[in-house]
Amino acid sequence: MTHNTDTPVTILGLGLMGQALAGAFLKAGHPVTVWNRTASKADRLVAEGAQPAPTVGDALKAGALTIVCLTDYQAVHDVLDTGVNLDGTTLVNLTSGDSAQARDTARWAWQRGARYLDGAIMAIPSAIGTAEAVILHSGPKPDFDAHAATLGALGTVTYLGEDPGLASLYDVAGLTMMWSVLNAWLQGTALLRAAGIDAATFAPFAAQIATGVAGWLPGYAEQIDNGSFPAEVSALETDVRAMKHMVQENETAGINAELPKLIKAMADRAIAAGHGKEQYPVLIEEFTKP
Ligand code: FVH
Repeated sequence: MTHNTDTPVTILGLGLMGQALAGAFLKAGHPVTVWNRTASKADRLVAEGAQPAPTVGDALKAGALTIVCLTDYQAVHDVLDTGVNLDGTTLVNLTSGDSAQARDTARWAWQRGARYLDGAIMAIPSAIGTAEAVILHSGPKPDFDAHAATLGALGTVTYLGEDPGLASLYDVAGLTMMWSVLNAWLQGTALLRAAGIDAATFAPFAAQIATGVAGWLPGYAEQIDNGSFPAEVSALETDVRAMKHMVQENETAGINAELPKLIKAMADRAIAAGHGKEQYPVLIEEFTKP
């Protein structure tokens, strides 16, 4: 795909992330127009070659592609639901939110004659403009295809599908993974610290465990998708015996044992439902219940 760096890009929102996005487009050679509620946040970018727009309406007129990156969807509506002309504009909304907000905002934009792609940034500002920055998009495929090369200046761009809610849905699933892994690591760290072992000593071992578990995911996903959980490695009733030690050890150390108890309680429920001889991913049933 050819990357036409003549394509003008407008950025609405110059918080930490918006500034990084504008900086990456400038670095890639695009003409960049910027607008922010607090105008002074544009100063550094203007010094680097960005064009400041006095109003949102002026910013939208600068080109056909507008990236929106604000605190939340309420801010998006505060900025765009102000009678500005959206006809013919392609909005790429990289503001974090949930999938319902993304779908509602897509409908709202379409009713006003705009094209709309939603997006989720799975990266920190300093990674923007590098391949490490994963950016998810969803919405009409022709609109994504029209701008994929330009959006590629921000990082590794992934298209998920036509439903504009998909990017937010994946974002939330990813955040669930991230915080769960971090919480598990913090629990292990607290346990070892209670025994005088510092966090840095545990970190490499913890990383090894996380990498090992990541390797199980394709096989476990296959079991979930087939709805069949033969205990090829270990049965849930075997796992739960180790979970008992996990709860006991944390309680004896006098530290918070809420997470170990939750882990065991979910496995106990699955066993009570008759799944003791099956493999761990059978717990998907517990996670699927309301
Ligand atoms: N920063 C990060 O690492 C994360 C990575 C993952 C995705 N997020 C999401 O990106 C959105 C913006 O985040 P941010 O880090 O840029 O946030 P702030 O630095 O706090 O900037 C917020 C901007 O939003 C403007 N704003 C807020 N409310 C309004 C409003 N009602 N009207 C107009 N503008 C508004 C704010 O303007 P100002 O305070 O400078 O005048 C900033 O431009 C976010 O969804 C993250 O979850 C970033």
